[in-house]
Amino acid sequence: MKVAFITGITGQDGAYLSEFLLKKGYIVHGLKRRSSLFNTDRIDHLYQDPHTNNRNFILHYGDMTDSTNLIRLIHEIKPDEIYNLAAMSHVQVSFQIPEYTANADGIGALRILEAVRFLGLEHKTKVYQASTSELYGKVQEVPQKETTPFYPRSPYGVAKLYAYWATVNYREAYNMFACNGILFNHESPVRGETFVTRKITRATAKIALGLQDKFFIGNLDAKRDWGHAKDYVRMMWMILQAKKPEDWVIATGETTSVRDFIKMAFAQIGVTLRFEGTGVDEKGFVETSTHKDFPIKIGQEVVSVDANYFRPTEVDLLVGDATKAKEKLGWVPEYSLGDLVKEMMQSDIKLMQKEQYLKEGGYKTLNYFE
Ligand code: NDP
Ligand code: GDR
Repeated sequence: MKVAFITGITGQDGAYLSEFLLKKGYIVHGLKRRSSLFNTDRIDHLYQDPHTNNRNFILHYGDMTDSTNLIRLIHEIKPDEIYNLAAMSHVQVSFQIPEYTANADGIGALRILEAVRFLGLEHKTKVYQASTSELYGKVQEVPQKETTPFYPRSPYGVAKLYAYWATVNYREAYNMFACNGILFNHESPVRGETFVTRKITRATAKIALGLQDKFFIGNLDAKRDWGHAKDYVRMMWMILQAKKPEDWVIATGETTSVRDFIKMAFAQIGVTLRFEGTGVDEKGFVETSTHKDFPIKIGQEVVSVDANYFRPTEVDLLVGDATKAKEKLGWVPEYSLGDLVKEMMQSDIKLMQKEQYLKEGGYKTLNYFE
């Protein structure tokens, strides 16, 4: 049985990758942070009681900023494959905590590579580094591919640039099987609530159910190449099964603006939006609705731009060319953007229906204490 070690196992990709590797028969070890509230929502369905024998899903406390912890865990686990997914992954937040981001996302990747080398596992353990289309930043070439020059535009992008080159350097210096997956944006129903797609689908679902009138958004003109996380974690694994270690772009090849993503989300609930104004004055209004119970009137404002969500430096346009991965690894994505938006909307409507049920119906208390 192959053994994998996933950092960032509690995140969106960590959860999908765990499911994928368990189905392939792997023993999966994961790194999770200690937090004052439970942080394992996305992987609770995979949890195995520590009192049971022969577990194949095992969690360990740790942190990307703690070298001794990472060295000890890698020494104990001796993984065949490490997927380094842990990161402070929010671009806008990285402007607020740049030093921490550099430590966790940049030096964190180095800590993993150096632990593998230091422990003499460099010819046993393969390393996948979660690199990102944010490396491309300011547009140098369209579409972006493996040879496109990097120009990161945020502390997050700069930290990930360090991690990218550390991975290449360890491959070249120590002959390690270390690879970068340069993944473009990928989303899912368990995407973090503050990334733009999930923020939109959650807010749209709330509006559809009358739990909220409108929401605020940042740059509507930004364009992203959005895929489904399920398709992308499969590629992480394929990258480590390739004949030789290389770096790979994973993307759909299609780009969509934030404004159009909002329109697609509202279309799922039978509502057409009309956008008026430009820049920070732009607003989205309900133009038509096919739903008889839609709680908002035609003409009402449901989206409003708020300058606070703009970034000091923006990445305007991302669209990837994954020809290399398609031709050499045979990757074929299964989800279209339409499928993705539909799945996210269906999931958030369900989630918000629970909220609505509690709000409207209240809940019955069992009066143990009266
Ligand atoms: P998430 O933000 O959903 O998950 C990040 C994970 O990293 C969480 O498990 C988080 O733990 C953990 N983490 C954060 N900081 C630390 C730390 N200091 N020590 C240990 N663990 C830490 O990200 P995604 O799943 O979306 O992304 C996975 C990786 O891929 C990230 O590295 C991201 O930068 C990169 N990436 C993502 C893309 C995307 O579109 N999703 C595209 C390209 C790259 P906790 O749950 O406790 O917060
Ligand atoms: P991104 O994702 O920065 O591409 O990084 P995010 O969803 O945060 O932003 C995408 C684009 O939408 C614009 N935007 C807003 N973004 C957020 N979060 N909130 C808003 O209200 C809003 N309004 C407009 C942004 O300006 C941006 O242009 C994600 C992360 O998963 C990274 O970890 C990963 O490396 C990259 O994708 C690829």
